[in-house]
Amino acid sequence: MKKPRYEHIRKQDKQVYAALMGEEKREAEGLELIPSENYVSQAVREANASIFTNKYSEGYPGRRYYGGQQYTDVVETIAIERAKKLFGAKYANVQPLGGANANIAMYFALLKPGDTVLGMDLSHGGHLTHGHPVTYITKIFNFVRYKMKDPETGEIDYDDMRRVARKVKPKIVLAGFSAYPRELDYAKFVSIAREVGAIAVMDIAHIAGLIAGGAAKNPFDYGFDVMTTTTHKTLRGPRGGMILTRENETIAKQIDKMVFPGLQGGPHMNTIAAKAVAFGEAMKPSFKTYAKQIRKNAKAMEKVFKREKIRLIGGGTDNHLLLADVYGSLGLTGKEAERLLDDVGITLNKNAIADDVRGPLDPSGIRFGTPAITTRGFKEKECARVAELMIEALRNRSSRRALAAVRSEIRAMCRTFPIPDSFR
Ligand code: DSN
Repeated sequence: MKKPRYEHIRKQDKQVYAALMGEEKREAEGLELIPSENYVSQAVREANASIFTNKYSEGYPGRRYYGGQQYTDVVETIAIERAKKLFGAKYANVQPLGGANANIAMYFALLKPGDTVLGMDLSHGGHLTHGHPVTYITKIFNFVRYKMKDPETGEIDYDDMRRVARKVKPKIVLAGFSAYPRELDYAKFVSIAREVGAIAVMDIAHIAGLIAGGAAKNPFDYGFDVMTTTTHKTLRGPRGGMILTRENETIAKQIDKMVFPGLQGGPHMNTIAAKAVAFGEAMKPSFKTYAKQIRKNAKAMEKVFKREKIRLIGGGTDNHLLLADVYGSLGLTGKEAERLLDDVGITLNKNAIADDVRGPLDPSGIRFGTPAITTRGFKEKECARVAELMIEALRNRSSRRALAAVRSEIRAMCRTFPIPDSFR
């Protein structure tokens, strides 16, 4: 039986209902390849839409500013304990509202104004909040950036990083990325941080699910002190953030104080309940299978792109995402590719590539990945076919017939692999 969905909104608010229905259809009938997106379970959605949204809970379990916290304390404690177990952390703060908020809280907790952070350059795979000049935090802290040595292999220039670290004496050595397809050499990051007396922090937002599922190395095993993350990407939870501390109690206390009352007010307890549910799902053996499949699927896509001689930044992938130079290989811009693929039912995003010759609003690359289609049940065979269809559409962009054929095959795949309500 089809579940009644949004029935109160339908009766009460036609405009919002229409938008919701549009989004339901868009997600059902298209393939989601944006590597930072995923489909959550119905259980996570129930928690996220739950009655906990009614409650103010400033403070932390057992030390709140308002009464009536019997049940908020329960869910926040469950979320914290599960997060600690999943990532091997001694402390977890599950209140950050998103990844940017988590990073900002981490900086303010660990730095004084004017202190230096060594982070990855945005165009080499880093994230806006890792020190891009358009962000306000760069007016408060000094960000120095490191890059890849060679975009064809993706290897970070660790020698240069060490040289720069010795010179600028960062207080934080920051690893992590939003568009980098390779695995980092965590031991090198930690050794550079230790040498200059910096705290080693990794923003694991993109690969949190791979780490939790044992499909990627855990930076804590290499001595990282702190990890920040979102909970909605590969980790397959609700939209939100989190900060984990491996073992240093002083750092953990500074972080707690900075998240609340330093920067945030009442935590979104409905989202924290949904995080608890998602972390419970990530502890199941099936999540390990899911995490491994994400990587296998990305490799299957890599194989096709390489076979078709399309340049991949970093030379391929070790994680869930790929970055293709469509401008260099196929003669169309990232923006054109994004729009064209959207039209045939594949959503991904345009992305700058290392040392891009084009501007950020219409860069040379596209970024895509496998977390969401793996949730849908795709295996290597289907992922290879999606890669072929992408290339077919991009190459035959002026043939309406070819594009219609791709669109119809994508639609059929979506029907065969509907978005699941729960995960076995
Ligand atoms: N917007 C996220 C991503 O797509 O990677 C990072 O913030």
